[in-house]
Amino acid sequence: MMGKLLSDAQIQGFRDDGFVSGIPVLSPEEVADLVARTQAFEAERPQDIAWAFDIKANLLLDWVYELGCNERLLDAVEDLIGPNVLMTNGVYRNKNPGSAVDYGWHQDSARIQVDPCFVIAYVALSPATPENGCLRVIPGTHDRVRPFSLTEGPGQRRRLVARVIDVDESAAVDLTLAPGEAAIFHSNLVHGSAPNRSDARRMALLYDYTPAEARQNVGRGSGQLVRGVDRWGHFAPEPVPEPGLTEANVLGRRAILSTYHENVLMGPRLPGETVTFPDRPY
Ligand SMILES: O=C(O)CCC(=O)C(=O)O
Repeated sequence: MMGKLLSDAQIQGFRDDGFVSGIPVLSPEEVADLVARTQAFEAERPQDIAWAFDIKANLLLDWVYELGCNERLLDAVEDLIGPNVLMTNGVYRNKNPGSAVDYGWHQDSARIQVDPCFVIAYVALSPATPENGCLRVIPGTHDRVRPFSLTEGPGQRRRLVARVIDVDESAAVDLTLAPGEAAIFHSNLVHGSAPNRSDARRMALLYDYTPAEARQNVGRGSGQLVRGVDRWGHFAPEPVPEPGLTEANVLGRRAILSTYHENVLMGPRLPGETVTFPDRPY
């Protein structure tokens, strides 16, 4: 017995440990194409990188959306969360050589819980190694939400993020990946990553996939149906981006993030604070 893509052992590994790694998704040509598109955008629109590559970039950039619909990736996701799948986030997580950006130990569903769980797919566009700040996970910690503190995150200024208070780092596993491979992990799994101490860039796209039947315990989320059907309507439907960074895409993402701001990736607001998210500043 096998899933659509994953073996029984991989599916059981996900249940026991909270993650599955080394899943081949993209050919070398597909990786080269995505890297070239990314670099062309960065060269043409340097002022737009910070906000356009951040939260829900899959509503802004057609190639980010399309990679999130990759059939092999979705087959693996379906093996883990079932046939009705919403893409609830797609985001670049690049670290340039020497970048001090690190992600402290955390669980993505700490502040807002989603039941059944969602999963996060890390798709490597470059090698992911301990030297360049690959993803690190603590196996088996997906069983429950652990005590956390709120602190300022490495991305958007003043965005608060939840960091797990007590972590046994000796149990950490490095998710070393080759370009084109993916790792998929449970939304409760404690994970993080270190700064890039190498002289090469770490490039990756991360996606959240949520079962359409799931409910979140705070507010209402939103997502793009990428597989199966949504008979539940718990999450609001999101538009598919047009090719290019168009006005419609910018306004579409802005409307979604302002209306459905109780998103697992948006930090909590301080009392009286208005909703803020990375957006076009002009
Ligand atoms: O990209 C990474 O290394 C980790 C990113 C992460 O944990 C997050 O965005 O929540």
